[in-house]
Amino acid sequence: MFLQEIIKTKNEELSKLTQKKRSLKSALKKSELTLIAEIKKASPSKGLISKNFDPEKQLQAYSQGGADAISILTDEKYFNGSTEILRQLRGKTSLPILRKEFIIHPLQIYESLFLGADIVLLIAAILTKQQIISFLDISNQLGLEALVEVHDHDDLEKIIDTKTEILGINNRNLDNFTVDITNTEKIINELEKMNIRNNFYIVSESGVKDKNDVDYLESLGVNGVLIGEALMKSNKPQEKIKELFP
Ligand code: IGP
Repeated sequence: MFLQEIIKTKNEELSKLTQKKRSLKSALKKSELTLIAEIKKASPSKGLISKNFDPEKQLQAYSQGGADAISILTDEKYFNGSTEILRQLRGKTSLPILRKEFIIHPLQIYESLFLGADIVLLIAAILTKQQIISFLDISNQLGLEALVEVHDHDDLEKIIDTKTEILGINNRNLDNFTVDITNTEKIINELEKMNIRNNFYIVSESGVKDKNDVDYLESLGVNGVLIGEALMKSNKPQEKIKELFP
């Protein structure tokens, strides 16, 4: 009897954990360009980006500026991030949260769920096609959305015929840190050639600095952009967002 009651409670607790998360896909569905604003203290290419790093203030500015989702770097060694930041900010916003991490093992997906993330990042360049397929399945089972990131043709090959729905096109080469925002156009052209452009919501990531960049990406028909540095460096991130997305 008593054990049965405990099990009932456990089932309720578990279903709460995997119940519907805040959705990035819903934001991307809308006709306006979606902004994913990133909380990033430092990076291997730029060193320290934010001098007065205050994640809570940054979150507030992003929400007030009208960001649609928040990306949080949790890697400690290379990006000076932490899982604590995600845990701390989780309850302070109703926006979907993307956990920015180098995921190479299923445990990290479960960990993301417990940290309170809504979306995980899957970087094609560091995964095999088999891993992408299996990690997408795990994420789905847990009710997490996945942003699958590609940078070049080889990455693209890996995500074809997988259940990828949200496709991130990284304008930065993570191996040598060169940035070229026309990479988004290049990859979109490839998708069009393969006749699979419409299978995905597309997010352009990295190197977006000004209104010109945003306009250019919008003209390519992307559904969203992910911006870190330009917002982290700004003294008034809220106004910077208004300037980029008037
Ligand atoms: C943000 P930027 O240039 O606006 O700061 O870029 C984001 O795209 C970048 O942080 C990023 C990233 C990643 C970081 C894209 N993919 C993978 C770590 C891991």
